[in-house]
Amino acid sequence: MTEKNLFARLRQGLAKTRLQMATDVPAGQSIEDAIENIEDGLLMADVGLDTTAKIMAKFRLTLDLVLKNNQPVVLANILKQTLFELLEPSNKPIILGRTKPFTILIVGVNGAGKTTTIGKLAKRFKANRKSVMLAAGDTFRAAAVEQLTTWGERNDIPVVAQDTGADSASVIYDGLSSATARGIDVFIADTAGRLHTQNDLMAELQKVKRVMQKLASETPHEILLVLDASMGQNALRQAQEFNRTMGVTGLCITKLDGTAKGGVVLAIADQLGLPIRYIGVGESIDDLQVFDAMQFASALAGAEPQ
Ligand SMILES: Nc1nc2c(ncn2[C@@H]2O[C@H](COP(=O)(O)OP(=O)(O)O)[C@@H](O)[C@H]2O)c(=O)[nH]1
Ligand SMILES: [Mg+2]
Repeated sequence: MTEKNLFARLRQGLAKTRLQMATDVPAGQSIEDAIENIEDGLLMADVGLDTTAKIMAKFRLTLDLVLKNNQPVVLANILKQTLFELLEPSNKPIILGRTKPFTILIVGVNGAGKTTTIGKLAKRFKANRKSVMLAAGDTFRAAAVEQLTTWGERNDIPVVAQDTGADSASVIYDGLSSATARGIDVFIADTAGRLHTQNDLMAELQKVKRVMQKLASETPHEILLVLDASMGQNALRQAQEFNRTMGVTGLCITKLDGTAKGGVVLAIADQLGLPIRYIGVGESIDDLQVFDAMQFASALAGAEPQ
């Protein structure tokens, strides 16, 4: 896909969240009214009070500058620039480097999109001529192991799995040993999103991390938290909780296409400062995009990326 097509998909995916009001001030509307519309739009898109206040303060500073310099007022461009500055620190894609295998532990609640994201990531790495191995670490749900193994068979990607109910940490340990022995480039481990209680889940995930570190102390190289954007502000709270217990190193924010709450990406960038690695804007493989702050800000503000 070309850069232009990817942006078109991103725009389409963010259509429900787009801050529609941020185009030129319609005839008869005052700038003050237009600004108020933008603020309402941010709040409705689940950006949250704190981050909205921050964005609006910056927005007004930039607007004042534009007015002082007698430049034409294009609110969409001012908004784009403001959002870009907020998102820019989170614009840090994964870099594999020379580590072999580069080890990614996927975490997140049930239904966030972990397993489908693993499939998309595996295909992406393979297309870049990397060898990939997966581990079916969600051993809690019967269908979960099968979902990943069937997918692996169909796509010719090896999957290490045991029966449902097996110890997640031991499946992932076996997988990592095997990936190391076979000189695999990228090893990705799936995990459960729900056990009997939230504490059980966090304890299990911490155990997985410890067990991996017994094999190779610097692993996992990436703890990638998958968040469902349609959870809005709840996604922010999940991220805080996972980060506290697991030490998250990167985020993948899915399902931006189905929701008007995509503004939570701004809240997450502002309040957590964690790298946003990928975003999901649809079901197809091309819809898992590497996060790009300028493209995202532009698509949200209804402006062209410069
Ligand atoms: N529309 C849309 N659906 C998604 C996206 N990512 C995942 N899904 C869907 O979300 C559902 C749950 O995904 P799954 O990977 O099984 O979640 P898991 O429980 O975290 O492993 C599936 O139906 C996926 O197709 C996305 O970016 N956009
Ligand atoms: Mg799953």
